[in-house]
Amino acid sequence: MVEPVLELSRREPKGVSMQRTLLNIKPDAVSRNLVGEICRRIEAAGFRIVAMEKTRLTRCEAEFFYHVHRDKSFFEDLIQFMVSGPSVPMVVEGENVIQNLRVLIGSTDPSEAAEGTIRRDMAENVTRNCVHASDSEETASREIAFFFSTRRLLD
Ligand code: IDP
Ligand code: MG
Repeated sequence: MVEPVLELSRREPKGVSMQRTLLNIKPDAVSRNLVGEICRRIEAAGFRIVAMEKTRLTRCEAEFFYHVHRDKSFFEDLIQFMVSGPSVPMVVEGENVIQNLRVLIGSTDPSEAAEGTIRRDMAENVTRNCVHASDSEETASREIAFFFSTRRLLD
């Protein structure tokens, strides 16, 4: 029987809490050829990339993905930025990966992000900040399902 794909990986040792999260490399990082370096950092931190693609969001898709921010002053700028070129969304698996990837990417505003984080090292400003990562189990499930079908998640 196939396990539920959003549950635990087949490789999981007993007693280790594995999770999956959605990381999206945003158009600024894709256009600056930073996909390889961002993937390298994710793998060097011990996480596994389960599925990945390159895709350009439509306005409708971007508005849906970021609908929690629809009343914010930066919403229109965010949507225009997110549709300006292709993104590279991926599903990343690992121990406590939701919280740990948020640490690896750093604070939303790169000028406030810790040394050595992806946003601190690579991002231009608070909108063009290179990466998105889910912030909870609930958003991870929703955001993985937004980009990837069940059959893409069987690895
Ligand atoms: P997060 O990406 O660190 O989770 P959120 O608050 O969820 O940050 O905001 C989503 C995205 O909206 C950010 O990654 C950034 O691209 C953009 N954003 C957030 N806050 C601002 C802001 O104050 N000015 C401009 N853009 C912002
Ligand atoms: Mg967020």
